[in-house]
Amino acid sequence: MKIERVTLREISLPLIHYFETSFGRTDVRRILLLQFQTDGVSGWSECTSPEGPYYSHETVETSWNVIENFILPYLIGKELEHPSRLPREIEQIRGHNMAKGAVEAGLWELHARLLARPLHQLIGGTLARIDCGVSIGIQENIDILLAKIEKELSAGYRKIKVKIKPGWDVEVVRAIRRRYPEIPLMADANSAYTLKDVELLRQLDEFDLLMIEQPLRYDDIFEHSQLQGSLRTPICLDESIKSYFDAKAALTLGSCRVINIKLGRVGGFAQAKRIHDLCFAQGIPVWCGGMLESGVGRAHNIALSSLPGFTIPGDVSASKRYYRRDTTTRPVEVTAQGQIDVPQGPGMGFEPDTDFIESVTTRSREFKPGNR
Ligand code: OSB
Ligand code: MG
Repeated sequence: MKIERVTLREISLPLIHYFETSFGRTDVRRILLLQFQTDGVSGWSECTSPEGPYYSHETVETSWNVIENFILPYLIGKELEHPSRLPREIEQIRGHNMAKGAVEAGLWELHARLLARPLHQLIGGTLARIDCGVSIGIQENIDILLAKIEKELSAGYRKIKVKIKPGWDVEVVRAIRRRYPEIPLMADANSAYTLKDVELLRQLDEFDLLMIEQPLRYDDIFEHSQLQGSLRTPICLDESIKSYFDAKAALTLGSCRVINIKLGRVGGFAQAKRIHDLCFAQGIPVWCGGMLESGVGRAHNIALSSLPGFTIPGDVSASKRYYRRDTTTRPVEVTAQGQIDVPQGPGMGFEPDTDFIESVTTRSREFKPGNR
């Protein structure tokens, strides 16, 4: 396929409620969207970069820069045999996985649209519906958190993930377990602890958590292997796994027993699939994480989650938990059983709401051969 025209844009979408993690609070999402066009067909994708460099080094601004100045000028007008070629084409760009992942997902989407086939089929998805969980941010107090959990359980969600940080951890989990002794429950620390906290983290062992996500440094693999050796609770890595090689190192060292796969963090579908396949072969369960995506990114997460190794409910939930109006004409909805039916239409199976997207666009740039 030939990349004839690409539009890079930034939109601004207020969250219905702020989302707070150990690294900070988000009220309004700034989101980059890409539209690739060829032969009158469009493929849309979303960049998962957040506003500030607190999850990883990437931000909306760094991704705009890398996509605008380094990826698109190189790609525009190029003939690309298949989207799986892209990672090698841009491997000389170091890091910036979320920027690369956004472009890669857009090319997969365009490819699927040109063939008029569902994207999940093209990447090897097999599941007809996916299991959904929710990620619940840090709240003002435990009662508010318990009320939110109650609401999500009534909506049917199959896994509850709560964010923890020093001072909002053991007592919070204890209170949840007292109220809900049996629910599938996990905690995500977003790197808020160190090996000095091992005794505190061991206290979580008594609560039968499905896993504890990314307790230690955002780029660590080795110390997590030491921590996993002293915890009964499985560790799940998120931030630390940026590639197949990171996953291989983590599994070899015993740094985790579960991996959270995020499309952006690993640089797109091809790398996500490699990590999935490695884990699948070793019996390591994976699940799809989220980055507060709008509908476009959420739809790509659904396609990814249809791979057979995604056996744990992901942080893939309904649009209405985050946004009053979404970037897709049909919002992402979850059944009363806490599942999403993988859409069977072409591409991601959701259509971008172009009028709405236009109305919330704060800047955009168009790339065509000749105007690089
Ligand atoms: O660590 O999984 C995370 C949101 C922003 C940044 C990091 C994380 C998260 C979430 C939200 O947990 C998941 C979602 O999109 O629902
Ligand atoms: Mg996480």
